[in-house]
Amino acid sequence: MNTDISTDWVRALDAIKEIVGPAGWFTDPAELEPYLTEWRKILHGNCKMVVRPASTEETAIVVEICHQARIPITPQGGNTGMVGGGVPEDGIVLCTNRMTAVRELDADNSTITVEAGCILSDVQNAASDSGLLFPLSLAAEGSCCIGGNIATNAGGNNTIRYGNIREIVLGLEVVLPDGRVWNGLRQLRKCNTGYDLKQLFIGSEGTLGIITAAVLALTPAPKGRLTAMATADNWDDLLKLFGIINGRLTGSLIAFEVFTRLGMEITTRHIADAINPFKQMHAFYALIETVYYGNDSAVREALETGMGEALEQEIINDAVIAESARHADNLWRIREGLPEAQSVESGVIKHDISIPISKIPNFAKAGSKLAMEIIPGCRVLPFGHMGDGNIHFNLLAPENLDQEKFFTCYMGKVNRALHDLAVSMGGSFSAEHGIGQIKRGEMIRYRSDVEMDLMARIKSAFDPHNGMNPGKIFDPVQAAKSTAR
Ligand code: FAD
Ligand code: 2HG
Ligand code: ZN
Repeated sequence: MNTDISTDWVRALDAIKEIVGPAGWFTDPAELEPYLTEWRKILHGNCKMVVRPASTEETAIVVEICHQARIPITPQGGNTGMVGGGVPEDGIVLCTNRMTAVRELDADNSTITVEAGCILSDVQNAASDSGLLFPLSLAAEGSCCIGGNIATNAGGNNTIRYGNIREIVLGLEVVLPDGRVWNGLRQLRKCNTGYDLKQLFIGSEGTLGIITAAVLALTPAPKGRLTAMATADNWDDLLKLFGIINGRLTGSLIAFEVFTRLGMEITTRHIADAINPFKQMHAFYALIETVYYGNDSAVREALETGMGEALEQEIINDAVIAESARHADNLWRIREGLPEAQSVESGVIKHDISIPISKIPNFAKAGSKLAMEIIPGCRVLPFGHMGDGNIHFNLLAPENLDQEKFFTCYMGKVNRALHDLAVSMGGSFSAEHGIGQIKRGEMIRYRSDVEMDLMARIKSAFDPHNGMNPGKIFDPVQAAKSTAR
């Protein structure tokens, strides 16, 4: 046990140990370590204990004890978040990874009710075992949890067709910062009864309460998918290709992802089984996925005709349509390997830009120029979800530049310049990863006084003592001050 804590905290932590039992807590520094940092290991925090309750009831008691003793709580799911939202400052980490039950799958209602610690791929599999689809899909799906997905309003690869998780959540169960349980596990697609409270928790990054369970809407599982990759010379052509494919395949198109030559180079270099399907390297690549429910012929014909039209108009210069599930998986491996490949390759400064789709080429061109002016020799690595306007406009360190120097000299400056550019074009500095710790300054800069005032009031209505994930999204005191009249 740590000695640098008050007797109140010691008593409270002892009481928590009693509630959750030996399998539900640890304080050993070596065991704590993975919970104190995030997957890139750039941020590092502290906590006194990791607590892993096995149920909503245990969670509620733990939270109430923390509330009474004023012990801050940092919720954590799979700890795959990109912005340090799960990295604790102090107090306890409350990890949901023992709450993994599928409470109900109602196939006739097309809903699944799951506990927050369910791994995303387990939810996908449970749905598919019943002939249904849970459509959220992202590269971390084997380790992120549904509670974390909801808390970050995760987007991923299929937003273009199914929306962000916000569109899929029908009901929530939440332990509030004072330990009360809000049971909003409604399995309804229509329920207009005043303020839609669940929406406040979706995307709140653990600052308003702990999500313990959720009702999620499922959709009919498609019979199959068709996956293709096309190559292009520039951003304008990628936009034209998107127009053609989206026009011909609306309703069937579930992903339109893009990356550049550098992306192809680093994934094929660093990721096992990522194989370039083309003989030559190209400047740009689009990965396209469509689904079909009956016979594949109409969708195949539309895809082939769209690709043919784009080839004829010299919008694309080469294309492949996957001929097997294995071939399709390889195409996805190239795209989904990018987050890992970039980190193996070099230090990375990230940007999670949202921009109207029509403005992506102009943003990308101006952004590349800006980035290279600010960081001479940096390697621009834009990739991501072009079909929904979300580009991860990442920058790799110039060769021979020390990583530490790359971050300290350039990160703040280049983040600001690119965020200013995105906002000036009607975009946002955070599309799907959230704010966490690393974008708190940007919140104050880009959100209006009215928005910050409302957010500070919501936070204080739910969590007046600021015990739930303090230091994340915004500092309520600073937000209130900056908007005070
Ligand atoms: P954590 O990292 O554990 O937590 C994230 C935030 O949610 C924290 O603020 C935490 O306090 C809070 N939180 C966690 N659980 C709860 C809970 N039960 N109640 C309340 N608050 C909670 N994200 C995308 O949106 N799209 C992508 O395409 C995408 N691709 C990724 C690819 C890779 C390789 C990696 C590593 C990450 C990717 N991410 C992506 C980011 C990340 O996977 C998502 O943000 C995911 O939703 C986080 O889930 P988690 O369980 O890991 O949450
Ligand atoms: C993705 O789309 C993730 O692969 C990760 O959102 C993006 O690494 C990143 O910046
Ligand atoms: Zn993404």
